[in-house]
Amino acid sequence: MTRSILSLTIIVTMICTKGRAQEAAGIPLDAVREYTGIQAWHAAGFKGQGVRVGIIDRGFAGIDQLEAAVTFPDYMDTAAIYNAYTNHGTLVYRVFYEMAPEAEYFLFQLNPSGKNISEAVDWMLLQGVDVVNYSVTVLEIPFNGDNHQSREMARLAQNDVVIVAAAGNYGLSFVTDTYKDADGDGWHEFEWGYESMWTAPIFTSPFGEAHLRWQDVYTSAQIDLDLYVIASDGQTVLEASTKVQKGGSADWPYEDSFYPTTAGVPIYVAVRAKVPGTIPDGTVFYLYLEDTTLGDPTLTGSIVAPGDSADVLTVGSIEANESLWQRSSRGPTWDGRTKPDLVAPTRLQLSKSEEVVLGTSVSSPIVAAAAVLVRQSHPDWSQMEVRDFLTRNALDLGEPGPDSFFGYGRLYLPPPQ
Ligand SMILES: [Ca+2]
Ligand SMILES: [Ca+2]
Ligand SMILES: [Ca+2]
Repeated sequence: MTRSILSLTIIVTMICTKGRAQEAAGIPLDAVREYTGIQAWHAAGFKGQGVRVGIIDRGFAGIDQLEAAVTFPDYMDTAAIYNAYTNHGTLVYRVFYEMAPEAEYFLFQLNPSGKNISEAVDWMLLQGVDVVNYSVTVLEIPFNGDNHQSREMARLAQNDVVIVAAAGNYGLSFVTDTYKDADGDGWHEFEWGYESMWTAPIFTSPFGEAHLRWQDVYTSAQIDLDLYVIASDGQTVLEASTKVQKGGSADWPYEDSFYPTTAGVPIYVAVRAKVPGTIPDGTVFYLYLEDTTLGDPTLTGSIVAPGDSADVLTVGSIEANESLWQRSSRGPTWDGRTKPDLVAPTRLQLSKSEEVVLGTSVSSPIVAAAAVLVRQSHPDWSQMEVRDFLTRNALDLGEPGPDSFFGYGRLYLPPPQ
């Protein structure tokens, strides 16, 4: 197994491609335009002309095949962009373009470590973008709106940029718990005393990802927990992440594990103290898995950065029947704020012959495009006024009023005036 990306702390909010077109129940993009009210704005002539759009993403592989009129930073190697390891950003762009075809697009491909968000923000500000879409989720705790990502988002907002971000896909693959070890063997006991938790990968992919974070000083952690991924036999360790945390300046309170997966074949995740008996009482940890369903997920609190930022419109996903897409991350944030802000469709059919794309990553650009059309029609409105317009006109779903599943409700643009 390749370990070249083991150091990533940044996680694409996966766009999953699923099923063949003829058997998949995807929503065509013209139906999305009708459903969200965007079509009426197009008919009235609002298609994004004169509005500058930024898309920050992990990879734009294949975007050269689209003959898209997009701008990348001069200093980026276009060959590296066209051959990036993921086409995630390209899919985001395609959805965005269908909703705002006449906007100007400025694209920034994050480097593989994902740590150059500051550089991305600098460049977006230099280009004078009006709206940014950021369909990438980052597991840099704490998710209380006060972290590196949120500070970068604040720089955009202070420069009057509307920022729209994916909520994340952790709705069924997140668990938080307080460490406990009644039998003293170091292995954490989940509910009912089980020392591991079952999880089933949804897709076959070269590797799955499990991420463990815990409450500790972010840059000099002293609590040493480790993360284990165990095969379906309950014995064989597939992957263990066992970094040492002992208060050093590079000791961060996290472990990340990458392991081979097969769709539907269950595995187990487990949390262990490096040294039994050394974990302080009340130590809270958080487990995030990519593209799996956990046996006993925590069904709230799975919004991660930058979706926890007060400066962004955070977008979750709904199904065609307006139920929450189950894997859409739910609020509230760690500090108790309601998130997401809005929901929009996922399970999109990009064209008749293509597979369906799924995830909060493709719901986000629908909302971002709506912000573009509003900015075009009301160039005098601040980013906050644009955001207020979108949330005020959202159609409430779930329990009455804003809630931690649907936010203010589903995106809907009333006809332009
Ligand atoms: Ca134990
Ligand atoms: Ca450790
Ligand atoms: Ca509601």
